[in-house]
Amino acid sequence: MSGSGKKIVAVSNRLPITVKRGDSGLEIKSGAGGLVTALAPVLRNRGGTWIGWLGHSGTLEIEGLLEKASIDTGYELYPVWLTEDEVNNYYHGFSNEVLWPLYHDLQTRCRFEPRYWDFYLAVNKKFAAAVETKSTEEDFVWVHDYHLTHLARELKERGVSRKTGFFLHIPFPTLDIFLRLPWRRQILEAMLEYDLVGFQTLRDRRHFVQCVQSLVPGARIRGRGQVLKATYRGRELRIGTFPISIDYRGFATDAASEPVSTTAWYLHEALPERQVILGVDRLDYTKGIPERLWAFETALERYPELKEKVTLVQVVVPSREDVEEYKALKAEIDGLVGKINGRFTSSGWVPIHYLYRSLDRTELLAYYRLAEIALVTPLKDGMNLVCKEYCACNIEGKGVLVLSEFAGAAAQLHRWALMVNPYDVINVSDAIHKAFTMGRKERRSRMSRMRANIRRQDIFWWVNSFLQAAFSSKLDAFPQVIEDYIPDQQKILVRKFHP
Ligand code: ADQ
Repeated sequence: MSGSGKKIVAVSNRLPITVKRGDSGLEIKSGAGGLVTALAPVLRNRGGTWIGWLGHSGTLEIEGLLEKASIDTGYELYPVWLTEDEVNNYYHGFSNEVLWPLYHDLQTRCRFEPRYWDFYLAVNKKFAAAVETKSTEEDFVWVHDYHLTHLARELKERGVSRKTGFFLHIPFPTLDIFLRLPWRRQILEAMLEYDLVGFQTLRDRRHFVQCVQSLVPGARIRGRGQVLKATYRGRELRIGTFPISIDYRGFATDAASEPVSTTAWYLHEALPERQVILGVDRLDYTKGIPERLWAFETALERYPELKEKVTLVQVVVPSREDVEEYKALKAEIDGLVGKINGRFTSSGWVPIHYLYRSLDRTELLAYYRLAEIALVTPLKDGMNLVCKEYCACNIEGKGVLVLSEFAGAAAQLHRWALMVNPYDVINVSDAIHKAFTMGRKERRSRMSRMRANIRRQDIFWWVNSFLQAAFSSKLDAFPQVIEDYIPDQQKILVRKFHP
């Protein structure tokens, strides 16, 4: 792997663990997401550290547990402690009420509160101090996501020299939307202080390049392909596209396991003679859940033959529940499910099964495996891992993926998924019907191609390409395997891309 030998210091808003109070006091559990799965071996082999907030206020008890967890995981977990004010203004405020909605094109949901900005900078400073303590000049500091765009700049202001990379997990908006941000210049300039800036898709990178070219005089960007070169304030940096993925083999193997097979069988037995349509999302307004329910209702109206023949299983994972907007979204979803079920339920058939909770891995994989159709229709998404997990677990190849044009995953899967505009309920209802009537052969052929694509570009490929882009001296040889996707102009490939 590139840059081999270099110790990696990963930095993210949250540490990849959860702290819960169990019967015997506080317990720490290691996170199970793809990022942890992929980074853990790299950190372990090179003696790495992960820096982040615990999502919890500090106690001596936790510090002791963290030391033990660090021994168990094989790399050091180093906490950044945040005050309540910092959590409210940097995390709930600037991160979740400014950058999150703006970057998902929902600028009317933004609250551009000046106080948030001050806290954002202060917390980025705090993270920079932690990085200074836990790294040396030899290490590579890999920063994750929109909470920490200023970290490289803060390191420089402290006079700390480090090689740094930044990956944005969420989309980057167009110039027109980005211009609303009162701190637009500062954010762009801070991002240019990293040595490598990575985006999920060519779409996001194109938007970033356009914003830099319009708003940062003196920054020059050149090249084409997966990784571009830029010059800013007399130094060089790289700007690349790295679509994140999943541990494909881990999902496929576990989906075939005995516990998952048995659970899938029981769950489907409870829904005999029906095609299961699956939606799995975190509770978030970017995921398009109300729009999806409306589209499902429209499908039942327009295609009466679907009645009693399909069941929508909508799983919603509780998230940010203390925030008013999320409470309102939950109430809206509850209301819509009640309305649609009230309208269409008949003896022995309830059209929507609604689960508002986190599922354990066996249950989640069982749903992925048994569902004949997956409805992944975010209004905008950096990538969306649910659709990739669904394909990986679809070991019988019987599933159809209905996918939003605005998910980052569209660039990779648009040829074989049924692509929809999530705002267009007629379009989505047609796709539901098309998926329902699709024959076995076509399903198999589409699904096997999606699976092959995700298997090739899995999470380990993603870590490798990011590190290769950070360390490789020859970018010309960098594999150009990233496709662009613009709805209705589906053939634009990276070779035609002009920054
Ligand atoms: P998220 O917005 O969280 O991630 P997504 O990529 O879909 O969105 O990941 C959600 C994860 O939660 C999946 O791994 C899924 O398995 C898990 N999950 C969902 N429902 C669950 C349930 N009921 N029980 C248990 N687990 C559940 C952000 C960006 C995305 C980007 C990722 C990674 O918003 O666009 O793909 O980061 O970069």
